[in-house]
Amino acid sequence: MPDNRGSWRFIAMVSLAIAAPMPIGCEAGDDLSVGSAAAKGGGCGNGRCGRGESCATCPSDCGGCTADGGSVADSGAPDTGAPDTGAADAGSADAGSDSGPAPCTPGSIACNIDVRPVSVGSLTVGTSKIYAAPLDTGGLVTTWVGSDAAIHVTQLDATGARTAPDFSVPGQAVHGLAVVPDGYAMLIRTSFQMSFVKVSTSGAVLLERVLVAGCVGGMSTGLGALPSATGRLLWTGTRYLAYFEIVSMTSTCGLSHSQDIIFYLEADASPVPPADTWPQWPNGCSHSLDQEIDISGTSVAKVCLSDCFPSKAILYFSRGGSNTVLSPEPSGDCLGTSSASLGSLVPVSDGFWVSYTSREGRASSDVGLIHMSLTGTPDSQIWLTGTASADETGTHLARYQGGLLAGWAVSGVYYLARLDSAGSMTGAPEVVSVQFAGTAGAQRNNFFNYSNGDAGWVWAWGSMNELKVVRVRN
Ligand SMILES: [Ca+2]
Repeated sequence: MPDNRGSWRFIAMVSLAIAAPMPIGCEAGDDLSVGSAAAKGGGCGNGRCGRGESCATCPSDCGGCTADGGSVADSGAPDTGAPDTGAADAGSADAGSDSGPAPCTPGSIACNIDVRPVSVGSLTVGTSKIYAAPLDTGGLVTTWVGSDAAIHVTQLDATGARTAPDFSVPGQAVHGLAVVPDGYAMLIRTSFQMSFVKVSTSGAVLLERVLVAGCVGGMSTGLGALPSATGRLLWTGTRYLAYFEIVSMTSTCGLSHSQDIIFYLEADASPVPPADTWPQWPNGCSHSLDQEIDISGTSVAKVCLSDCFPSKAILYFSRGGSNTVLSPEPSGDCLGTSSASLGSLVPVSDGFWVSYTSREGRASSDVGLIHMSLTGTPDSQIWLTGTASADETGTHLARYQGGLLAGWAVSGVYYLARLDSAGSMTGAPEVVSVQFAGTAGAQRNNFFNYSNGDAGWVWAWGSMNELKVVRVRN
């Protein structure tokens, strides 16, 4: 049934507050970087314990890194140069001693983190629209919007090196990304139009289909795409499911009301027959503040956050459209705002995990977690934080070491925590020097699992002139 109780809304794409650059170690001179070992200092020959090296192969830096050099801090030994003896304002860089290594605590998550910088040339990276997905090769594909306002597609191998030149696809933003056997499928928004586009690994357009067209030539087509960064595209192995926020439009191209929509597409981008509903609308949340979709076996789960209809909650939707409240969120105001935020939807063999932040029944915003069955029956809520004075935001989740890796942020400080297979935290959360999408709302960039089981994500911080590809080794 249509919901017309709320007004239309517009999600502003708020720039993420970026903290100061963090030192990234175990990068220069490791054996897996692009280029010859000699060109980059020669692995252990540079005196630093790089990735893939150990105390046994790099005794000169034994203790500077863990076995495989994974610390994100400076993994090497202190500089051996003399302290700077120049005049105070001589202007040249200090070639003398630094503060020495900041080795990770053995066994910590930080010891398993690798960060690979990926140059974007003279551009800067807009982080609100980064999507990334793992490849069977061990690497990943990521889509991002640069300071040139173009959508860029970057393909990387397991070491973070490009496997092909970047290419661009027409449009303003990506709202979903899926890897398919012969390329990449994306949801591409241009103005109020949302299109399904499939490209080859070299950027040739293989399939294209307009899903909603918004306003064309001064006349409304009925449904348009909202320029928020939410939306997901799932490839089930046989079909696509495109799930994103829309706005219904008046005949004169005015905005009427927002909610979400799901399209079922065959492999050739043709509509799935009406018996399977094309499109299924109204589908889920209204207003739909965020959407997630994923698959476990043959079970597809759709989760969204609503401020109003069918209830103020984080909800699971079955294929037929019935819903289950996972977390009541009465802070929703039916005007496009909720104090809750949806985190991740992670498939596991017996169902799905959903993470989120919420203030309901809490002294402040905390990180919540729910396991649900393959058909959306939720278990009890689990709270990962209980900090009265801190508002946790931007939570993410991935499979990790037989359990889960959870991340969140508090005022620009980033945390990672290990969870067991029951969702219980094992050990204290760690403050890490890597960053991810740490605020609620439009700039949600999911954690994912690489093909070898490592967790990771793509983000940018600091000078914003490079992508940072993060891998947390399993
Ligand atoms: Ca809190």
